[in-house]
Amino acid sequence: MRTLYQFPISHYCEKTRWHLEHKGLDYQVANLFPGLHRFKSKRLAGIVTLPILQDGATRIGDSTAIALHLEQAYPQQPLLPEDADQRAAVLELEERFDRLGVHVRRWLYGQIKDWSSVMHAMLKVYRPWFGLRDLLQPVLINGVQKLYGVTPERVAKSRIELLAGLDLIEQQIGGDPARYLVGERLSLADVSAAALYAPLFTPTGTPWDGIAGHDAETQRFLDQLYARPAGQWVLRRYAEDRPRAE
Ligand SMILES: N[C@@H](CCC(=O)N[C@@H](CS)C(=O)NCC(=O)O)C(=O)O
Repeated sequence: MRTLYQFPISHYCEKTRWHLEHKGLDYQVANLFPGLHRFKSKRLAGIVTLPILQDGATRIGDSTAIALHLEQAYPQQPLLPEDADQRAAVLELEERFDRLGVHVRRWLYGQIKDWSSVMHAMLKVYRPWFGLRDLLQPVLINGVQKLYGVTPERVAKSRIELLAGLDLIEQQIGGDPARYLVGERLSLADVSAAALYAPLFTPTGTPWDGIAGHDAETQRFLDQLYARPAGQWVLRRYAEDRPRAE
């Protein structure tokens, strides 16, 4: 049996869920409580972040390491091309989008003025524990801002970085949202880029669908991003290539 230790709204966890579902691999999720998760994640894999995957006797932390494990252990529906040059390009893009995921997250958290819908999406899967879950919310908001470096200067820098990532997508697809980042098929580069940018574009049915809390100026900026080929590309990858859990 496979267990994915995760947070539902984590875009890195989404990347792993997508990969598992693309390969048709069954798994159960264990939702760890943000903050307290570190006791368990350190014990499980010696790291402080999720996702962590328990796959039979193998336990792997970090979405990239998990992706490489899945490609090696399960050859069906490969996400790494056989061609050496294409494979190298996919692995390089995967790494770049992994780094960009940090900027997407920081910029988005930096836009939130009303945290209620973010907190709801983050915490709805956990039991209320006699009100403790909700009492912890201010601590969590503060923790998220500190942990992810949500300061005005760093948020401004992340905006530039995330825009550069959208340029990179558009460069790879030649401005055509129908195309893939490398070659003619879905690869790990596409799954990484689409999953890690998805919180900006909130595809239907994803954990970010319905999260709001930002102001009208941010919404105008997001509308511009939606209209770009890269925004359409993320939505298209979700519509066409993201298997839906039954
Ligand atoms: N490089 C890691 C990044 C994962 C990551 O940043 N996970 C976040 C959630 S989106 C996390 O676990 N944060 C909690 C913490 O750092 O305490 C990966 O690819 O798995």
